[in-house]
Amino acid sequence: MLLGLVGKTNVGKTTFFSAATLVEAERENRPFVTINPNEGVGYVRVKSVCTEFGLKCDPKYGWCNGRNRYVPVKLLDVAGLVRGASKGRGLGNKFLDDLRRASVNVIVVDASGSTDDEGNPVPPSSHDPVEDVMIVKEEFALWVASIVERSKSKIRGRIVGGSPVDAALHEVLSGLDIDREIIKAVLKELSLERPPMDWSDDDLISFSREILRRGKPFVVAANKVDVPEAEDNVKRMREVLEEPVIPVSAEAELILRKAAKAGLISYEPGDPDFEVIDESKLNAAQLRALEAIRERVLRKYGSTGVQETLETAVYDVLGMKVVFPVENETKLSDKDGNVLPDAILLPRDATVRDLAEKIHSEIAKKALYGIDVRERRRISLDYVLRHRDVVKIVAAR
Ligand SMILES: Nc1nc2c(ncn2[C@@H]2O[C@H](COP(=O)(O)OP(=O)(O)OP(=O)(O)O)[C@@H](O)[C@H]2O)c(=O)[nH]1
Ligand SMILES: [Mg+2]
Repeated sequence: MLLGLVGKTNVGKTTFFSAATLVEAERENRPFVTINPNEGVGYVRVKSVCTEFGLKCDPKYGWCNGRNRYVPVKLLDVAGLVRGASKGRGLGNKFLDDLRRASVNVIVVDASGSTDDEGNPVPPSSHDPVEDVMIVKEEFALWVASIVERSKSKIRGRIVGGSPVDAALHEVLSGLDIDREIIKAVLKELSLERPPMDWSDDDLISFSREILRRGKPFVVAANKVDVPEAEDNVKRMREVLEEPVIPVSAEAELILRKAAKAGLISYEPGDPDFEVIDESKLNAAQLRALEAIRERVLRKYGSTGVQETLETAVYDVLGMKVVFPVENETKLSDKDGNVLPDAILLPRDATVRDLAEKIHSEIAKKALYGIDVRERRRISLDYVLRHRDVVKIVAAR
């Protein structure tokens, strides 16, 4: 499960990444600071199951505060782009290659409009962030089109050898990890079932846009909402964009998480507010900065938006669910007594068998049935699991 962070240069991708992962990485107010990708672990929340059962869990990965369990997801922060990136402008398109592995990409934009087309700082509201979303989507599509273009002789070979058009395209685009069914449906809908060698440039770009729209969804993080000018832009982005738009202040989240780590405030990612632990440990400027975050971001938008962005991507857009496998259905533990040690992210339609497969292929081979621990009933291997199910898998010896 990998989430990519993509966007114009100098909009706050790395700040978002550091806020979500607490991995230190270079950030600065100028274009093209990030060159090599940063990889780290962020978390999505799921309402605590242990509290519901009157227990305290022992997560193997992530943590739990009794309200929420934080489940790990990988994040990838890449170099920024500018118009023409797919043709090599700016830092070019290598980063698009890096993002192929991501199941969903977060487009980070400067919603305050204080960076121009090339990522240079300008006064707030000078630039339209809607355009930046369009540029990212278009550069992605142009990049996919260029892969198809480059692979035409291979595609021709496959088709001559008897492969259907969708299979040949699926093969050359395999790195994108888009279902063949999606490619097939798009070809049909756009009446492009003839070989790509006979397509016009417009056909090629329409095809590329459409497979991305269906196979590589985006979520928009409207960053820098601590800047007042961002408010109107967020409203407008919500009106004109088809993607979910989440108001975000990555800088605020980073400050809050660092202050919490230093023991200065109590704050958990995604919380609607924080509490100062010991005022005497903070100077006047730090207190003012924290108060500004409270007023401009938390009170106005309900949170810094970083968690909400990750959760919208994982739960709403990808439709993932979290399932808790246990070995002991009375103690809700593994064989060593660790309570609810694992929290596993699974696709929407995943069954008990899929869960078994995810735990261990040996277990999957021997699995007989599952037990829904909450409802104390037997469930078949084909049972489609629900979000927050606690499951014991019973296997043959
Ligand atoms: N006001 C405000 N500034 C922010 C926020 N997030 C990031 N910034 C500022 O934006 C500038 C760029 O941040 P980076 O995180 O380096 O941006 P990037 O998109 O990774 O940039 P490149 O890697 O150079 O493409 C820095 O000066 C940050 O302090 C935010 O939420 N609010
Ligand atoms: Mg960066």
